[in-house]
Amino acid sequence: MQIEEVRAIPFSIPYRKPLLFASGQVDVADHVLVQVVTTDGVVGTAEAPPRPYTYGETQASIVAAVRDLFAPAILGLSVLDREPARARMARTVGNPTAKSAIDMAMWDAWGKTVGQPVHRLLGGFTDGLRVSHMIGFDAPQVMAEEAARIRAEYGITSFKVKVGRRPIDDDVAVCRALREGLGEEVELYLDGNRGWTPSESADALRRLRDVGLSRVEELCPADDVLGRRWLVARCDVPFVADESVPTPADVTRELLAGSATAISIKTARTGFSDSLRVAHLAEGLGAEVVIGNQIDGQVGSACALAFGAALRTTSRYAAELSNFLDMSDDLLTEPLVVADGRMAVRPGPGIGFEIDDDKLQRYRDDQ
Ligand code: MUC
Ligand code: MG
Repeated sequence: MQIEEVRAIPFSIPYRKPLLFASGQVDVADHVLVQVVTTDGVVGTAEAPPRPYTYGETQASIVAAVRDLFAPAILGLSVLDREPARARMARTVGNPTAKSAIDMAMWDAWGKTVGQPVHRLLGGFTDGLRVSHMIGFDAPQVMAEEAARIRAEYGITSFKVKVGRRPIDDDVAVCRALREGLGEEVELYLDGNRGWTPSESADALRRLRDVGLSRVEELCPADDVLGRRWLVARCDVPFVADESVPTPADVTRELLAGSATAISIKTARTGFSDSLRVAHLAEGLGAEVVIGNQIDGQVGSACALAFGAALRTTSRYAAELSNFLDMSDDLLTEPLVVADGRMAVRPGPGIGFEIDDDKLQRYRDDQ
C-alpha cells in the first residue's frame, strides 16, 4: 500500500459552450489528472481544475507543484497515511486543488485496495444525490431556454444562476425570465463570484425579492469586511461562502464574523480529508452546507458525488454535479449519468470510475 509514484498528467477537453461568470470564463477543461500508484499496483485517481481567478493555480503550476513539491514529500507513505501526507503538503502554502487531488487519489487507492467504495469509507449516508445545474451568463431568454432543456433532458429542477458582472438590470431580467419560464416548482439561487459591492448586492436582492431565491452565494468580496457583515445581516435567505472559505480556518472566521451563514463544500479545493473537517465544523456551528462545483470534469464530479453522499448534512440539498454536461467529451470508461434529476453513487471500489486510456492519450497535453 506504499506510494511509489505520483503522476500529474495535464489534459485539455474543450467545452461545447463556454461558461461565463463574474470572476472568469472557462472554454476548455485544461485540468490535471493526478494519480498515486502503490507498490501493489493499485492506481488512485483524482483531478485538479486550475482556477487562477479563485486560487492562483494554473495547469502548469499544478503539474509543477505535484511533481516538484508534493510527490517527493509523500513517496513511501502508505495510502492510509493521509494525515501525514496532509501535514507534509501543508509545509507549502496554497495550491489547494493540487493538494486536494493527491488527497482524493489516496482515498481512491485505499478504497480500491480494500475493495470498498469511498462514499462508504467517508460515512456511507446515502446512495445518491439530487443534482443542481449552474447556468453561466447569456441573454435572459437563452439562459431560460438552457435551463428548460436541462430540466427536460435530465429532470434537474435546481439551478444556480451566475450574476454580478453585467448591469444589475440584466441579472434581474435573467432571474425573471428563469422564474417565468420554469415556474414556481424550480429552485433558483444566485452566485455573484464577488462581482457586486455590498450595496449593489442589497439593491439586487430587494429587486429580486418576489422571484423566490432559496439562497445566494459570494455576492460581494469577503474582504469588504464590514460591508459584507452588513449585507449578510439583512439577507433573508442563507448567504453561502464559496471562494472566501478555501480552508477550515476560513470557514470558522467567516461564520463567526457573520460574513456568511452557509458553506459551499468543494472537494476540488478541500479534498476528502479537509471536506470532512469543513462539514463537521459547519455541523458543529449549526451552519448549512451545499456541495459546490469547481467546474469539474467527470472525475471531479464523481469525487464531489462520493463525498456528498457520505454525510447527512452534505446530502440534504441538490448538489452542483452536472457542469461536465457542457464538455465535449471526458475521460471515464463509463460516463456519469444524471437521470430524474439525480446521480447515483458508483457501486465499485474506490471513488467508482475507471480512466479510458485511449481518451487520456487523445486529450493529454504532455505527449
Ligand atoms: C462557483 O461556484 O463559483 C466559478 C468560479 C469558481 O471558483 O468556481 C466556479 C463556480
Ligand atoms: Mg461560487
